Amino acid sequence: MIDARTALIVVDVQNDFCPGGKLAVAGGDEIAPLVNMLGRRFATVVLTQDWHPAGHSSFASSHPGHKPFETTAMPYGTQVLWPDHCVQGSEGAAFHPGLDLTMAQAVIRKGCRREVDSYSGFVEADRTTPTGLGGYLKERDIARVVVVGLATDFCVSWTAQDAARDGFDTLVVEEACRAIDLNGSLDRAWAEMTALGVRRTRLADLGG
Ligand code: VGL
Ligand code: ZN
Repeated sequence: MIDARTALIVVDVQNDFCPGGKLAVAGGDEIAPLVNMLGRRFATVVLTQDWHPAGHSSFASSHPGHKPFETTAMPYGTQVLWPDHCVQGSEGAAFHPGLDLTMAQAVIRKGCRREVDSYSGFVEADRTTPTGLGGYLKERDIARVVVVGLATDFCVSWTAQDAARDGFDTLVVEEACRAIDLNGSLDRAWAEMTALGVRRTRLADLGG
């Protein structure tokens, strides 16, 4: 299953998505040891990093009259408005100190443009601007990706869905993810991932 053509994609294991952070995901820090252990079994490890400029358009603070977790219409569709998080260069945007993947070959930063969000590590929310991750993996002859990280129902889900659309055999390891779960978003995310052929996997299914 995990062979030379399989990459691990570690999504947004950053301080702001862990307890104490600006957009804390319950138990977000708990996945670090699992992700570290998994990472050692892959020849190719890629990290994604949510990396917003101050005043990013996904921040509720950029929309007077709006509060975090409300939605607003953006040119590219409905956008959930978040607390300010993962501001470029901030401590909150740094990888969680429990993450020990110094062997990772690439870090894909996303959400870098003020006016467009990017949950996906592959394509921004305008659904047209690629980050380059798909090309990177294809040039390295990767055929399968295993996706883990935060949050299951947003950046993990969008990343996994785009990987599947891009033709990668795509697995998401349940125990190595944690969710925000906003208004049923977790159930919806699994349904959408499954519909695209993403495989919902347990660590035990990946063998030893
Ligand atoms: C994420 C909301 C906003 C995530 C990133 O990593 O799932 N969620 N930005
Ligand atoms: Zn973000």
